[in-house]
Amino acid sequence: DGSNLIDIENYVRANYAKPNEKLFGIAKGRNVIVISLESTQSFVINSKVNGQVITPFLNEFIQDSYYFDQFYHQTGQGKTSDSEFLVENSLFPLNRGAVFFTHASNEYNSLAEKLNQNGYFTAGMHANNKSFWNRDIMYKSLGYQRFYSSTSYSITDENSVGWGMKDIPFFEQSVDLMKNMPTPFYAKMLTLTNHHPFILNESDKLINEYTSSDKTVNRYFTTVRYQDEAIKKFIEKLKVAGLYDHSIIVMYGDHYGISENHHHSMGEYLGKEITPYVNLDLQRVPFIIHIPGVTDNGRGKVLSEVGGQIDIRPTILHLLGVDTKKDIQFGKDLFSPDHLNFTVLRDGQFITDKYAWTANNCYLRDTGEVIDKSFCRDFQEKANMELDYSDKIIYGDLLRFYTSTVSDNL
Ligand code: GP9
Ligand code: MN
Repeated sequence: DGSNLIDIENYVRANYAKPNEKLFGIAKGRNVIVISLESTQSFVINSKVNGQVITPFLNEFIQDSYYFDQFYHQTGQGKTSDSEFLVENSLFPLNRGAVFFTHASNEYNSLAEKLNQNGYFTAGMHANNKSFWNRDIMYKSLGYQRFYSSTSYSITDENSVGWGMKDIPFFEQSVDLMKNMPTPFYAKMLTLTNHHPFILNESDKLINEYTSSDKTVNRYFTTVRYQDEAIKKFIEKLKVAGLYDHSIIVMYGDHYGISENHHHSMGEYLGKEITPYVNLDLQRVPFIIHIPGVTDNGRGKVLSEVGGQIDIRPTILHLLGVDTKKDIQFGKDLFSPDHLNFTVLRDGQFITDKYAWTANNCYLRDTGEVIDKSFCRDFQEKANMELDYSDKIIYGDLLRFYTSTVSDNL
């Protein structure tokens, strides 16, 4: 009902982080290419396995990009679809089930819709069956004008493995589709090859598997390496197509690839025991913003703002010069001088620049020690409030009733 919405709006207003003046609009009018990196966790970045680099292209690319190394996935059982929900709406997914299935007919104010209102053509690109995760229905709700699913790609036995079309041909064919899109466009692309159980053809294995007793973990490194190669070729092809300079390229890991069932082997790889605290750290996923002519000009850098997928919507919109002060969103522009270093995972764990809450304990991040719970209490309350408000919006379909009370003159 309406009274809930007033409380929620007041909370969101009070937590609004105004854009960074230097960066607001720096990518105005450019195409927006957002790539969801399947099962890609941050621990593979700038790392090696058997002495071989796992992500050689991304390691180079992040030096010419804003790279956030304290960035977390916030997904639940809806996995990839939950990450898409977070990115589009800056709301949390649900704590059980997949909101893409359960609340596909709600009213949303998505990134796609907002960009469309600002003159963008909006498209989802994913070489899988369109109904997977109910995307065909949900993408319409989210305001995508076009969904390039498996039927838009030429998929053969030769260019497929595991779950379907391999990432290299997916990106190749996607550039050809992009050439025919009205501009500016927003294209949200989902990779697929680095998906459990991480199967590759021998000829696509560019590094050796890891050598633990856990074959899933062993293979993971090779599919991450393959995905890295696919992104490298994609960027090259964007340049050849003349699309690169007029675009902003954003990448994020959708969720973990290595679950808690594989802690033994992961501990062996990392050379330490996977405690709850280390496991929380393993929920970091890469977040990369590449702005040709800006960040590849010696202005890229590693940013240690604490953030999560919920922050992607306002961060991108502000770079494009699109205002968000009237929006109901729980994320913050990570470039904002006012943003709070605080990220909540879907299960209530949270991370700040000083503290972390996991397994019912408060940790001091500097030392990794358990400290008195009272240090975490205020943040715990805030975390639960945000999850609760976000849930209320979804369960009550509250955005139906929303008209902002923020004045245009503010
Ligand atoms: C399938 C892809 C993978 O289309 O999004 O889904 P996931 O299992 O990672 O949620
Ligand atoms: Mn996924």
